[in-house]
Amino acid sequence: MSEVQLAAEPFDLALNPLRTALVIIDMQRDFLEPGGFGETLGNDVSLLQAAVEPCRRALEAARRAGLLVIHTREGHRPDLSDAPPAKVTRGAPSKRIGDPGPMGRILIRGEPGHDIVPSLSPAPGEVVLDKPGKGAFHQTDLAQILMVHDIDTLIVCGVTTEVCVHTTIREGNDRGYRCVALGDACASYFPEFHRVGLEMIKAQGGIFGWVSDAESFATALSAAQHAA
Ligand code: C5J
Repeated sequence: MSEVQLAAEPFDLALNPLRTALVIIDMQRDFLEPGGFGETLGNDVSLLQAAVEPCRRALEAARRAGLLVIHTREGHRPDLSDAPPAKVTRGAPSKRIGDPGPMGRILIRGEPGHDIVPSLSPAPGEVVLDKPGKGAFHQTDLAQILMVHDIDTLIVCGVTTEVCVHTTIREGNDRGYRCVALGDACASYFPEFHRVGLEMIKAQGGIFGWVSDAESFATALSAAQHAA
């Protein structure tokens, strides 16, 4: 498959689909649905719905083009042995990590709330990466997976823009990956943080990377397929 141009800010970039991975961050029921971790922190979880359809568009385009697809999930072991006390005890949420909730224990692996929302369910063969922190590189085998697949560019979407998406892009950028956020396929509980989070990525000539959108990504990949 040939290289294609992806329309992005602060400037377009050439993608080699064979060296590009789609990384979908934490599109889990715990963040997007009532009764999960996001709501226990006092957030209006309905705000994250805006990212679902653009994520689905990006995911379908990536699948059609045969890209490496990685789904991440934030969560902890049932015994909380990987949950830092500083994370578990911080603030005054309505429920803490590990407490029982309507979708099972909050932010715990294996519980219904930890699942990815049904419309973005991982397909067989796609990587599902469980992470205990905000960044997808922290305490995971993501770097090893990207190295084995010879990936140089990460197309990142999911939730939330300024937390796990941003942390992952910052981690990826420092490790030498070209990181592109699909802006409309990201969302935040704080619309202003979403807007500024995207601005921060592309400011200063792309200090952390690029910002594009799901439609431009799909268009670029279909051009690659037609040229193949
Ligand atoms: C948060 C995330 N917001 N996936 N996690 O705690 O962004």
